[in-house]
Amino acid sequence: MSCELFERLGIAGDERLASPGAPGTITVTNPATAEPIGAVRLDDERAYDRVVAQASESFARWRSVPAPERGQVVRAIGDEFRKHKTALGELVSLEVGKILQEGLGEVQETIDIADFAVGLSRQLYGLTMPSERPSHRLMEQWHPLGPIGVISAFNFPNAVWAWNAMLAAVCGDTIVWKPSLFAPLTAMASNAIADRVARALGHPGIFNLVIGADQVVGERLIADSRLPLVSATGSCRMGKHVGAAVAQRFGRCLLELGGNNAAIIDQTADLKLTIPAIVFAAVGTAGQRCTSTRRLIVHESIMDDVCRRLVAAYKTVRIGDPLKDGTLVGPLINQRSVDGFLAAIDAAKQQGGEVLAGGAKAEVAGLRGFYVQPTIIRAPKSNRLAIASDETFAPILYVFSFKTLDEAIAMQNGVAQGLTSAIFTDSVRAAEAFLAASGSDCGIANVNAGTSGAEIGGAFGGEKETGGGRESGSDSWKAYMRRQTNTVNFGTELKLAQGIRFD
Ligand code: UN1
Repeated sequence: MSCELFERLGIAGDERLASPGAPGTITVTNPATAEPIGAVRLDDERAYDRVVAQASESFARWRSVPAPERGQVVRAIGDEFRKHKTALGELVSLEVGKILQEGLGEVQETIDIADFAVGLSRQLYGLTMPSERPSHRLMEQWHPLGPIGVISAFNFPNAVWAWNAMLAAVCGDTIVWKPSLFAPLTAMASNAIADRVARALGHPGIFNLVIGADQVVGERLIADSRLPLVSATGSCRMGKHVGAAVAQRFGRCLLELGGNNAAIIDQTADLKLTIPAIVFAAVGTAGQRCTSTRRLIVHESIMDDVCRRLVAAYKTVRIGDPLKDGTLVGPLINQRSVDGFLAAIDAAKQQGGEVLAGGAKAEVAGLRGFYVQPTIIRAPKSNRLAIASDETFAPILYVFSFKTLDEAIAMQNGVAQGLTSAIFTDSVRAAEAFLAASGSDCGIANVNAGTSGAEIGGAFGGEKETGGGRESGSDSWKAYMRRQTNTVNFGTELKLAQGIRFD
């Protein structure tokens, strides 16, 4: 295992590290080589309870630290992530197989959200409203919420935690993080960096980690009324379960679930810009972003041209070792994902789809990892392909044609999920129609920019089966606080609202 990387990240002596195969541990596999890179001891129920007790205890102190001072702690954490950007980016690549550029981009996203959170620490504004009663003040305040649960997926093993953790920390909450069991090492390193900095500044127990099986730790976490908010990223199926369990105890949920994102290309689109945007969004992270473009909806007049250009571009995409310069597509996370990829292609073919590019496993010399070929499948003449309604977490792009923009928008909206969407056009009318109330029904709708790669400054999340949550920028911080409305009577008489007399 890359002990040197662990040294650099300060987790070489972490007591969770174990030898592969030891009882009570999970083996971490490098998806590029299918070889074990380490093992991590799993938490049981008792360890979970200890962690949540600690997060509750530290919350009782942390909530009374002035928010701008909390911001200073987060500022120092952001600086520490800057120092460790390269090492952590490498660990992300090693553990989940995304190319180094994207591993580094992910850590940059963490640095960006930390900066954002620092500014926010002086802007947790409440409103004051004119009171209908004389000598009364009506206002609201935002108070810290509590220790919050964060459940994250393998594909953004560092940044999605940071979206939650950096905001939650300035909001005065403590964090209990349950990372994906495919990426526990990145979680250990990320949490250790944040905890080390906070501890040195006199604030232990803000950032907490539980690594354990869903059935043991996950079930406990979602049912735990000590955690007033659970922010969960993962599949729609997982979200339905988490949402129901948290609602059962009147907890709050922030759900960031699957996407089945489409891009529309109309007849006025600038293809020089459009084609690379589609390729990045469809094959980047080997199609394993919740924001990946999975469906392309192309005006019939440019269909052949777009397909030809895309196929040519796909031929230039280098599949290989994610840590090697020049690689654009790394492996999928595991064999199950490869099987899911192959099953989706089989289904598409049976449904009349035509494979224009890829369509099979990929061989990379010297590496036994979980590689597949980025794939383009054109829908049959009927323009229907049932399999395209599923989110397959792999680089498969289904291509459909349209005649009118209304028809294209209806197709784009015609799936269960509603995360991201895009239109490529030079027509102001088409762009505005896409963004209008009757346009895209997604949480994110872009013009001449791909479906993936959102900046942290905007609120991130989606509608329908994507779960409705919003994380990251804008006013997403409100999810991590409780709103309190205050009426203050500074007069000498008791006045009742609604003009009620009660003499
Ligand atoms: C995810 O795939 O869960 O917009 C998050 C993007 C990234 C975040 C993706 N900034 O693609």
